[in-house]
Amino acid sequence: MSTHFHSHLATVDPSIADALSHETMRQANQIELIASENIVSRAVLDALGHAITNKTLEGYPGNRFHGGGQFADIVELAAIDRAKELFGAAYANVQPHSGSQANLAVFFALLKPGDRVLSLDLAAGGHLSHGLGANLSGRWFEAHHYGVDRETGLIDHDQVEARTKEIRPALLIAGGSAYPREIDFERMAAIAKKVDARFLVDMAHIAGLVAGGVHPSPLPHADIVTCTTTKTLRGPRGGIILAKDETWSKKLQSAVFPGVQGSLHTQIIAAKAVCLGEALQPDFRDYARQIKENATALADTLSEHGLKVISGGTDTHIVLLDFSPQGMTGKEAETLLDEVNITSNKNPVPYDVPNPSHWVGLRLGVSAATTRGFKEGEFRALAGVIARLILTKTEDAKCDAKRKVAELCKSFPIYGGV
Ligand code: DSN
Repeated sequence: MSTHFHSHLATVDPSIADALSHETMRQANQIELIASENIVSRAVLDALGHAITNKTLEGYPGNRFHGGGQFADIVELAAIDRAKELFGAAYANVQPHSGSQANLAVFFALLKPGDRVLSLDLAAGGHLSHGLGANLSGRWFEAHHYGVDRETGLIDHDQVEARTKEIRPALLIAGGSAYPREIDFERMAAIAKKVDARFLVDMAHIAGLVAGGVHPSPLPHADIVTCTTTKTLRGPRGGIILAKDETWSKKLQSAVFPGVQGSLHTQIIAAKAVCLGEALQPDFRDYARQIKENATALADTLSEHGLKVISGGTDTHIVLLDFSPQGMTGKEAETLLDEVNITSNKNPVPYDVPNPSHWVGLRLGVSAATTRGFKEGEFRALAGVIARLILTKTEDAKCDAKRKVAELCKSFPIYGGV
């Protein structure tokens, strides 16, 4: 029989197998604090590596352009039903290849080129697919932004209302990548209504918290909600579009396919179904509750050690630090943490400079380490070593941090301790 069907990666392509094996070790031996990351279950990995990836399909269950889709239909219908049940939605499309693709499809469904959109400024925590100049959303649509209050770091809903009345957008967007606080979705929906704008919530980061019942849901208030399955939801890379009713369903279906995508990623749809099924289990609520407790412990302890936490804390999994008091950039902090096997990312803080190398922020997120089993005690200890490292930059602090990280990684192994 052909080796094509039997030879494993290590035999066929040792250099790629080697890189993947090092990646497995990297994940096992470092603490992941990038807020958009998580650690998927073995069951999700099984689905991602399944031969259903061979199946090409366009269209929707029961109405495909290719034959042989009967089992993929079962999988996609399960993903749709589970997404609806989990979020209390009447409409779900699980085909978007990413959160950005989901947002693009919403733009395609609701807007004409040149229409105005109003979204959270990138430096205040927004997302590039909400109208950044270099992104199609900002190039083909007239994008405007609202920010956060300079003192509090919070969205000032009165200011959003004033800006909305001034701009009169066709689409008002809430949500983003680095805003650590709850957004008043009900108020935002009321603001959109005043100018007859549609209201989109991108809950990519907080979807798992909404699913776990520890964050208010935007579903009752938004016209359309997009999210990824990747972040707090703890699933594969991919997007979902949801809505509380069927008002936009026909337009959204054709906006995803054939509007902005062709065939679906069948193995990803299977993994989405698995992760949505996991999120419907009672223990997902414990995980979500623990995320909030861990993020609060991390923010409070960093603050007690003298670091500046944007908005003074968090309501989510995100803690955003501002190193301007230390005269340090986010990049320097990211590198320092990297040296001791803690992974994070530089980020702008509100009103930061445009050049990423000069940003003074660092974004931390607790989802991956929470999945690993960390609780408040571990996060307080971690915050202590991070603060000491940032504030002193000494070799002693580095050794101490490395030792603590190794100890935590050993105590909380992933994927069977590989
Ligand atoms: N939006 C990017 C982030 O939050 O890191 C990728 O998902």
